[in-house]
Amino acid sequence: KNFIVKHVLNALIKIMQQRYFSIKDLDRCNMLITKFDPDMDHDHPGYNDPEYRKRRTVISELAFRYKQGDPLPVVEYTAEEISTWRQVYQQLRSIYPSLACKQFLDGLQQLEKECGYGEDRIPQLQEVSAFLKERTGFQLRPVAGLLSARDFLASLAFRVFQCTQYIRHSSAPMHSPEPDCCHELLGHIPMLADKEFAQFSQEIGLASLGASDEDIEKLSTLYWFTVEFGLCKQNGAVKAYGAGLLSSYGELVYALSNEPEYKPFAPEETAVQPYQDQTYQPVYFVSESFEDAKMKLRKYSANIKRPFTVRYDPFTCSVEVLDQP
Ligand code: TIH
Ligand code: FE2
Repeated sequence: KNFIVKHVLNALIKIMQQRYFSIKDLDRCNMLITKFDPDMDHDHPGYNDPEYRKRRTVISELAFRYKQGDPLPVVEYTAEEISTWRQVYQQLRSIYPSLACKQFLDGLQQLEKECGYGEDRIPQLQEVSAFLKERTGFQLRPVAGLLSARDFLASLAFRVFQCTQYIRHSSAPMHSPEPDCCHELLGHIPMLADKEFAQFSQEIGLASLGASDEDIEKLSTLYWFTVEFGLCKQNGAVKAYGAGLLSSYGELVYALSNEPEYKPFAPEETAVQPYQDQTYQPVYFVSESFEDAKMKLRKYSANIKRPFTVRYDPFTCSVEVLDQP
């Protein structure tokens, strides 16, 4: 009897181990969280706007139908959507030079020069994905909304970044509690064009594969306080590199004022810090440099207990499972 139990368990472990074996498996990473959905959340700025909700449904459909390898869907944005983008772009662009980190400014400058970034049009995922692929090997995939942490992190392991394509409601351009195309295109993309940052992002993803629910929660908190809301030191000043800051005029100004608390980035502590997903963070973590953050993350990840280790094979875009028990 014990023998059978052991066999069944081993078979289960094997299936789990192979859950995110190749990039194609990301087609199954589609567990959405409906917390900020404009159809469900009464506080959403689009809740009382049936036009907005209809538009969101149409754009979500594109993501639901997407399969790995398909061309990325093109969205024809309306004049109202472009006007929201323009406001967001203009406001943020004016404060980036003093508040954003160097890697971000370099990336954004390249995107403006080579990828049609500017206030007059919303860039398409297709062209942005091709741009990133050349720089750091990252590629984009459309997603209908907020993904579960496990599915979102898994995609990073394959250098795939899941991007929403709808835009925030026109009544709240300066902060959104959920991701939207302003957040992806302005917050994340310029950073993902940096080699070192891309490596850091993928390593969080690799650390998540096969981890327990408890460890996933910690890794997603680490992700939150670095990739989304991280600050770093540069030439003696504190600058922003987190995408949630770089896409929200309101929070970017707040984070670099003297109101919030700063703590040094230290994975063990950062991973258990309670976070705020409705409004601004009360505390931010400051990294010494990306190199330092990466080394600390590596040390942290090495201590996560998993029944195996993983290695990314860039030739086949797949994850090899090593040391099977
Ligand atoms: N708060 C960000 C913005 O206004 O652009 C969006 C998000 C960041 C992290 C989660 S949602
Ligand atoms: Fe994000």
